[in-house]
Amino acid sequence: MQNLDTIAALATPSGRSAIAVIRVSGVLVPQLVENVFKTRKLQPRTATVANYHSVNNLRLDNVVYTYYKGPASYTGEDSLEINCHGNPLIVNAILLDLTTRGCRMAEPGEFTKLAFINGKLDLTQAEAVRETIHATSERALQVAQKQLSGSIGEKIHRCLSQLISVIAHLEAYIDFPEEDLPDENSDGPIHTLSTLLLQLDEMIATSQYEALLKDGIRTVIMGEPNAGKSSLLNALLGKDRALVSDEPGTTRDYLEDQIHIGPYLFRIIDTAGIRQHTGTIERLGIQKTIQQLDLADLIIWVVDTTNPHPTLPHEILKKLSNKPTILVQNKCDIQSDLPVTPTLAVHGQSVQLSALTGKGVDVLRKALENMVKQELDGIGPDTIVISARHAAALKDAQHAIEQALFILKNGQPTELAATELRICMESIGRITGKIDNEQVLDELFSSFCIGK
Ligand SMILES: Nc1nc2c(ncn2[C@@H]2O[C@H](COP(=O)(O)OP(=O)(O)OP(=O)(O)O)[C@@H](O)[C@H]2O)c(=O)[nH]1
Ligand SMILES: [Mg+2]
Repeated sequence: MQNLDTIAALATPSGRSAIAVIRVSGVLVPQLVENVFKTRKLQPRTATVANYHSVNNLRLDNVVYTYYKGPASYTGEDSLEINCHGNPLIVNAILLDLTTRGCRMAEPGEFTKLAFINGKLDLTQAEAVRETIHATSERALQVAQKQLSGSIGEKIHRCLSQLISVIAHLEAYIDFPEEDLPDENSDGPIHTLSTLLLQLDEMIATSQYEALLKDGIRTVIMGEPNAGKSSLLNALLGKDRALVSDEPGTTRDYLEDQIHIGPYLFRIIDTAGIRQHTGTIERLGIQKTIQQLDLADLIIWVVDTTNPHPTLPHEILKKLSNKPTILVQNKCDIQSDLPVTPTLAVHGQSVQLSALTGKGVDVLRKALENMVKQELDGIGPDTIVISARHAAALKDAQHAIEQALFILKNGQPTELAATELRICMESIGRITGKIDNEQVLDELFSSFCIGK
């Protein structure tokens, strides 16, 4: 059914800028071009300088416009992009004029939703458009752009075609039992389905990287009071974010900030120092530190080299041994004869530095980047990272395959296995876009920017 709406929106951030881009898509576009720019020539994909005339024949601005004839456009419909001067007064006047001429203001993500509905993008690519805009680190951007190129869709199609071949095989025996087919043998389908299960497993496993890419790597700075944790946070950030003092127990609550190191986004969290005997408020702070430890992707354990033997509660030592940890031997600017042999179950590396003078902080930055590469980032240039939504659909698909395998292995009726595999196809199809539920689609596109 043809969409009779014509939508318009500002595609660039609101506010003052050199240029602002207004997008329009829908059936009114050809008429708009003729009336607004007073031309009879509709030349697609050609940037043209012209005056924008309002309905009242006022000249609103001198602009550059490009007309796209559908389906060769982003949305698949006739579309128009107007580059005007980036003054909100001009932008508002043009948008108001467009609504007077019959356009409607677009909802967030509506242009991309149209692109999806009109078959220009599959749903994973539409999601990748959002991720490409919102990516907060180079790594997240690389992954989003890979997805935008259609990599998940291709992988999904390969899985679907394996599934279809198994269903076709099974249905041949269901539909033509009397025909001259070789004796029914489930070994082939069982083998294909088992391989498929492993492929889905591999894809589901990549969803663990989604949060790391989107939210950043939760890096918790921990250690004894006065070890120099807050000083280290400040040194890493290059600004005085946390309060520093020579009084042990200065940091009571945790605090957080973000930095980019290499292609990654790190969320660095400074915590209250851990020690055995303390007052009530400090104990509450320590409990919060322990909670942060549970949530951490990576730990920086800070030790004061002039006092290198912290005694740690067993509970913490146990947790530490499960997480990638970097040991920081701080205050290396002070001469210390004490051997640095902290009794920590650190399975990462150790870095000597001075948070006070900044010496060695670059080495720590490099060590953090390397540790993420080695321990957290299982993403190679060809790895496809799927989202929680994709993983949920694949888990449903796996469940159906397991049911089908059980049926085939136990010699139960083939029809039942075929039914399970059709359910499996539906689950996998949800990933690239066979979503019946309009509400789910609306929810998905509502997290986009307006004008995208
Ligand atoms: N000489 C020297 N002093 C340092 C260094 N790093 C921190 N300090 C000092 O050590 C004291 C404690 O530093 P903080 O950064 O507040 O230590 P903290 O680990 O956050 O302490 P709490 O919040 O109490 O747990 C301050 O007096 C700092 O100036 C360093 O590299 N060298
Ligand atoms: Mg502190």
